Amino acid sequence: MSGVAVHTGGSALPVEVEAVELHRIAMPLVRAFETSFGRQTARDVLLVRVLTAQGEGWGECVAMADPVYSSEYVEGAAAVIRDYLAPALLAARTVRAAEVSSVLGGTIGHRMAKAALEAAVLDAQTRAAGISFGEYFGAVRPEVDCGVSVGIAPSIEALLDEVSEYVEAGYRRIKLKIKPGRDLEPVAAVRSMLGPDALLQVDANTAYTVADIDHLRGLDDFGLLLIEQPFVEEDIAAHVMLAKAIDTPVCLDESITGTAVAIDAIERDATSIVNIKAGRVGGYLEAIRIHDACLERDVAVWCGGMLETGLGRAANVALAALPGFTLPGDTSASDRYFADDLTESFVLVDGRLAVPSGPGTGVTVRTELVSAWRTRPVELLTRA
Ligand code: NPQ
Ligand code: MG
Repeated sequence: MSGVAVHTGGSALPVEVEAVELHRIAMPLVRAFETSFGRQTARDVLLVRVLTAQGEGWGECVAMADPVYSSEYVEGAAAVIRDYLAPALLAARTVRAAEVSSVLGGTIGHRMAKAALEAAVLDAQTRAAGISFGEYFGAVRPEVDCGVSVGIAPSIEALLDEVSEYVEAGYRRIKLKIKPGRDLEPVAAVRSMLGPDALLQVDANTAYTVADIDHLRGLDDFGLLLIEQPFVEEDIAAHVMLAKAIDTPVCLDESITGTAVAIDAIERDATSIVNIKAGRVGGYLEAIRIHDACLERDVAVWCGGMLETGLGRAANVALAALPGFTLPGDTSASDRYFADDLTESFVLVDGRLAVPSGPGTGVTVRTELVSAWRTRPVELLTRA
């Protein structure tokens, strides 16, 4: 099936990019977030602001402070934008969001950095045109079902307390971070607390190897929606082996770096559900292409999260409103991560977040907070 209108070409006029600004901020997390790759207590965020003749646009870079989720990291993203990406964008002068990936195509990789710039151009362009990200993307619903990602907890008791809080808040799906030694037991405890019908899934962030396949088969007892990314990013074959060996559906996150990889992984039966994160794949427009490819193949997708501020969250919620996003995403409310958000806060209502309807991302960056939380001087990049 296909025939779903995705308005990524659109009638939107291009913008004339005059300057690019890089803003670095730090936001404390309301609670430490532990995954198989480490424990985070704050979010170090790179924001990109483009100044155009038609108005400004903001984009959020999802790279983490350290290269532990993927090879990208905040300082590296700032450097590649400063030295390569912003100069290419400024040289192009007049650009539509749909052209940004080819304008930046002379640089290999660095997808999170590219995604941030594309998002900023998309924000400026759609604001100037008076349309929202949801309208531009082809959103088909006014609000999206939300899940929550739960870090590795210090004890089973602490884990059950935290999960209970989220159930109370109305989240429609729970995702538990797992790693070797912290898997079957916590998952069993949460499943027995939630009962058999609750939507529950796990994410290993590449912490296992094929030697663990027998052990991972133990997860089949818990009626999980899926297991996310057990093995390293490059090892599609290992995921094929696991998918053959267990009943729990395998879902790739880190491995899916673009549409071609997604189609290949689906055709090889390495993944039967796909986590889509715009930053990981180089932007929202590539994310939509993956969504379309999955929809055509009847592969369910869901929107991942990278502890975005309200800026990135707004765009994720618009993406998650596309028709193929049939599972709740890691599109949590602002207060899951932050005491105070960078934009209007996103509040869970009946387990859902509303898709912003105003022009562009539909949210406003609170520039007084950007100033208050700044950790580096602003960098202003202009045409050579
Ligand atoms: C995932 N996200 O799906 C990631 C990885 C992740 C919501 O589980 C700081 C910044 C800490 C980004 C921890 C969720 C992070 C981060 C985990 C991303 O694999
Ligand atoms: Mg993941």
